[in-house]
Order: sequence, then C-alpha cells, then structure tokens
Amino acid sequence: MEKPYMHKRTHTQTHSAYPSYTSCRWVLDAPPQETIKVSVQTFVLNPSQSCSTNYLEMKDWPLEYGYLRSPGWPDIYPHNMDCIMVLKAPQNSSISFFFNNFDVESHSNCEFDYVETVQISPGPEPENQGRSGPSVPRNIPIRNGSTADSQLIGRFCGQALPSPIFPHFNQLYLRFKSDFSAARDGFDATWTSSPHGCGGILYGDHGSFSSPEYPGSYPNNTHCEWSIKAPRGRVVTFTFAQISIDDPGDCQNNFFKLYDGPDTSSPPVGPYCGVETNIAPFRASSNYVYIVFQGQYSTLPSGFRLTWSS
Ligand SMILES: [Ca+2]
Repeated sequence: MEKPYMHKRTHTQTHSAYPSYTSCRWVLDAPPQETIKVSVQTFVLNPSQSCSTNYLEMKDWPLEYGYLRSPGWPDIYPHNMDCIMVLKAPQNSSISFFFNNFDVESHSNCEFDYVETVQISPGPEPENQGRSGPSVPRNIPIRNGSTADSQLIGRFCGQALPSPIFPHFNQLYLRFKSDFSAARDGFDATWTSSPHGCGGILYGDHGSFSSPEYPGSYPNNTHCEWSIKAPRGRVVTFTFAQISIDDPGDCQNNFFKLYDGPDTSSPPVGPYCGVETNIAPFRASSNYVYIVFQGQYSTLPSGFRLTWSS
C-alpha cells in the first residue's frame, strides 16, 4: 500500500475485497517527453456507500503534495539506475521538500550513487504548449550544474540526512543514480507546496517537515500552516526533533501551535516558543493534525524540525 514507484509500471487490481479503511495512492511517472495512458480494466467498489468514502480518483499534474521513495524502499535500490523525477506544483506556489530517511552508497564526492536536486525557475515553455504533464526542458543540464534557468542545489550521498530543500519555485528536479555495485536502502521524502512559500498539506503514514530555510533561521514575518493527513484509521504521533523560536516569552507573536484535528477549530496544543529541547512526543486522537507557526521577528538562530509517524 502507498508505495509509489518511479518506474513506469502496470497496476492491476485483484478480485478479492480490499480491507476496510484502505487508502492507497500510486504515482505513475513516465520518462520525460512521454505521456501516460490509464485504462480501467476492473472496477468494483461497494455501491451502497457514497463516493465520498469509497472512490477512485485520478489526478493529473500539477500535484500539490506527495512523497518520493527510492525504488524498493525500504529495501535496497537496484544497481545501474538513472531516475529523473520532476515535481511540479501549481503555478505561483513554492515547493518544500523534506528527506525523512537517507542511505545512499557513500563516497567523498558522491561519484558512485547519488541524489541530485536542481532548482528550476519558471519560464515560458513554448515547445510544451498543448501537452499535459511535466517535461524536462531541453536546456536543463542536470548532469553538469547550472544555466540561467537551473541551479544545482546539491548532490547527496552517504547516511547524513540532507537538509530540507526550499526551491522558492513550483518545480523541482531530482535525479537518483546508482552504479553497478554496493546498494543501500535509498531514501524517502515528503514534499508539499503552498502559495505562501511555506506550509501546505503533508500526506503519508510518516514524514517530517521544518521551518522555512531550516537549518538556517526562518525569515521575519513568516506565517505557515501545515495540515498533516495520515491514512484513515491511523493515529498521528509527533516527535519534536528540534525547536527554537526566538520570542520574549509570551508566545504571542512568535510561536508554534498544534491542533488535534483537521483545522484550527480543533483542540489546540501549545503554543510553544523559546528553545525547547525536551518536549514529549504528542499523540493525536486521529489521523489529522493541523499546525500553525508564526515568526514575526528573530535575532537568535531560530527554526524547528518535526517528524511524525502513525
Ligand atoms: Ca552503488
């Protein structure tokens, strides 16, 4: 369940009944310049319930949020792989990308296996008009660094968790390459997007997120709202990896607040501000948690990172 692949794959549904509270999400990703055709061969959903609780939905790009896992994760990834992944969020929104786990064959210059991320500034794409779906512009030198339109954010390998990525645009290109030997577990990551430059929907049975520009300080006058959505039937548990919010101490203008439910009408937990190193994990009462963060002004290094499981 919930295992998106980066390869082109055929998904088939068996005729045995799926369990209650099943929630599956597949990402079908074709190579650049190709499109995907989906044919429904069998469709049997319980007709006694409305389409609000039992449904099959297909969504074309752009997506507002999602997650990425290396092929086979959490098992080792294949050798001789070269995957290019394109995240394309709605126009005028900004992507936030968070690695949750990372283990790629180590090398001092990451020459064997690596993940590369490239930031793309939006521009006219006349050659793509009339096409649906993402495409890699031909002038993107993902292999060799940067042009006026693209900038290499980083090349990652080893076991250190890379910092979150904030491309400041609605597109992010990733390349995952492996050589002929020595594979590890790979990675999984959560991403979202928002017109505000931070915040957004975070979907998945586990994940992580952070304040903007983490591990650097967030900008002044930052306001972010995140909505955690775990699969139905799950209960979200939060772990505070690090929280440092510069504030005089009243948590009025600089704070972090949880809501035990889908929105701000749910019971609040917090607010938190200052440097907190020993906050106990928070166990929500459902699969939804809503988070509000406001950072009006900071002079001390300020930011936070959280993880959730379910
Ligand atoms: Ca390798």
